[in-house]
Amino acid sequence: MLTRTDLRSTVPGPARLRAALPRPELDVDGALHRVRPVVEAVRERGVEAVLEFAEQFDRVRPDAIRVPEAELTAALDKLDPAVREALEEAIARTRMAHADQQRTEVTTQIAAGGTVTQRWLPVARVGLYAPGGLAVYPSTVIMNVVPAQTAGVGSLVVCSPPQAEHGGRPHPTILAAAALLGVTEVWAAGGAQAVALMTYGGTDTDGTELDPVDMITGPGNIYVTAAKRMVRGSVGIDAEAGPTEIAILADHTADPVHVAADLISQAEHDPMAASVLVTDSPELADAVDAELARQVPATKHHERVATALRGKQSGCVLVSTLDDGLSVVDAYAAEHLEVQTENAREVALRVRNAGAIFVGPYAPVSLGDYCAGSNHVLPTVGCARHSSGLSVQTFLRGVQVVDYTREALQDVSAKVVALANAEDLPAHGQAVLARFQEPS
Ligand code: HSO
Ligand code: ZN
Repeated sequence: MLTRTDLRSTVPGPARLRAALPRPELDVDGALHRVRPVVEAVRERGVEAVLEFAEQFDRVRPDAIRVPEAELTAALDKLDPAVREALEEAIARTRMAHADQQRTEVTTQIAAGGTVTQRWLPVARVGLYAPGGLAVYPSTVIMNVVPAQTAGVGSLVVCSPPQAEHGGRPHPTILAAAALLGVTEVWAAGGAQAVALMTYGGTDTDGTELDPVDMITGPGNIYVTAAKRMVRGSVGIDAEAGPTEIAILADHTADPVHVAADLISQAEHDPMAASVLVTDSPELADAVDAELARQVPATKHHERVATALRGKQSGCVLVSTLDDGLSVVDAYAAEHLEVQTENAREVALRVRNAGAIFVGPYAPVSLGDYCAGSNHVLPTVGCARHSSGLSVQTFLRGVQVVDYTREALQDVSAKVVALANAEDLPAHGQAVLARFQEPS
């Protein structure tokens, strides 16, 4: 089922390797053409335009799009108790791991009388997008809200598409998750129109105001991604999310039943999802193929899964050594990387590029999707080479506070003047000297 790439004779350098590895083709620029009129309409006509797009894309036109708080608690009251308990566990574990990501203010004494203090200030208002297309993910509401709340973001709004079968409200599990997390502001808006609404603000049909946000986070389809690319600058964004991906670095000790199950688990998200096995064991590759042939037809979303596994974004890469395997996974820079090898902990320590690393036989990606404590909003399409997943840090801005006394400035003034003159910016030097010259 998985197309093989055989790198047993040579492993090319990182750039050529990246080109040789399976990856989805994402035409965000192409989507921008369709998204631009949507974003512009919402910017100009606000909620009225959002309602028109809801009718067009979500097949429902809600009377108003701000979800009353009472409906959030009502959704929670109606939630299956087992799901509620699981969400509570996921929230508690996610809060634990994120609490330890808090930044502390540090003051550095640069010279006598001169300090630089690094402060960390939360973004004031954040908009979180919770998709509602192929699947509805209350877990993603948790993964966005928890780091934002932990960072101290004071004002949070969640947008999620209106659902025709739920009277034009977002899916009830999204509302229930918001209620459990203490989020009170939820709007029924989806896609590019939601991104535009959060960026520019708007007034609901009953006069309720949505204040513009400072930052938008959360995954979405290619139109949401294109809209985020378009408004970036007016607001901050987290990352441009592509379809989910899993890479597994495995040797002969890995259990093919587990490897196949884990590859299928992420392929379940999307026909464009990527599942990649990297192994130095052709026997394991064969056994995983046999397992996929057995497990895929039995899984509920087998069509979607089979499309994803057969797609050119998925595959099996054969290498001759685990060291080569590490070069391959570093070049690939997966959103999720599982290490299922002998001495998995040591091997995992040698990985340089991955959104999150899952170590050994008992840390499947689906644990991380829900209940590991880690965040599941992670960099895709190779962005793990330069970016991190969502964390408390995402919602903090570092502000440096410079505090020098007269003497401390005077001590270093000649250096400032010399550098200013070297850059032909004498007024810079003069701004320092003016403080020490007698008025003439
Ligand atoms: N694996 C997805 C997150 C998710 N899985 C949500 C289940 N629900 C991207 O990390
Ligand atoms: Zn998942």
